[in-house]
Amino acid sequence: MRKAADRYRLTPAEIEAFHRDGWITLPDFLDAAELAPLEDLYMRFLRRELPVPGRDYCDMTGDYHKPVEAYDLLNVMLPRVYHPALQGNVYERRAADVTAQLWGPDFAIDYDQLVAKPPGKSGAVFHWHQDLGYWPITPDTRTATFWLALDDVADDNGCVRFVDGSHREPELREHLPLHGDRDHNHTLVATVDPARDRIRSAILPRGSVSVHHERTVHGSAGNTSARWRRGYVLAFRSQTTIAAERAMGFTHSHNDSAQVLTAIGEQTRKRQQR
Ligand SMILES: O=C(O)CCC(=O)C(=O)O
Repeated sequence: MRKAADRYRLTPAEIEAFHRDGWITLPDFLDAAELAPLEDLYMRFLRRELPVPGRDYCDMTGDYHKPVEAYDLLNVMLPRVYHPALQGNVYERRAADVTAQLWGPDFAIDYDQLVAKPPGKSGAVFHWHQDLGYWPITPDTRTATFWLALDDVADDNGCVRFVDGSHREPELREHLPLHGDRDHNHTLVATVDPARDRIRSAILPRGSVSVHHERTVHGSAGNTSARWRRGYVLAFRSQTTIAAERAMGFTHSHNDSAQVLTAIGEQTRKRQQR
């Protein structure tokens, strides 16, 4: 059986595609009954009924000082930390099973995140990046990042797009801060060349997921449609890597100290100069 309470069996072709392309899509990951309670909590976060401190509720496109009503790309970091009742939900359990098939045992959830584009937000662009460009250097970088679609997602509402095989490039691409100053905005931007890069869209029906590698270049365009584009992200890393990140003071919170974020920025620059 493909799917059970805590299981989602991958085919050998899916495992091969993850390692070859740097990402895959998995259909029917959650059914309607499983999605409903998660969607309810999701919307309570977006409406700010579930409190999220500081910059962990922010607009990923713009400026930290913009009023909430003007946000284009609503971003909630670490919802399972701020609302622990989310921990152990069926999405987390099934994604853990898939991670074990992709990478092996001893992985855990490093962070979760909600990324939502309201209807008609053409400015809700998630700039091209490699996740590893945002993270500190650790000996083991392996990651499986899940993106669960709470809406049908396609190009018109700003689905995620991936650059096939970019995770196999020997070096990370250059990442520049969107606003020159990460205190003004957290966002980094990597270079993508549509003439050279093979870009594919992760078109997903509600309840399906994409899973990507930490070095796969990805991003998304704005939402020009009349419907929402809501994603629920879960990232799994090895327990050793998570411990190493925490020892550096890095938690994936946008409230992590400016010193820690600056040190990571320096590491990224040095890594790119090598
Ligand atoms: O939601 C998006 O458009 C991008 C999400 C993302 O960058 C990620 O899941 O790593």
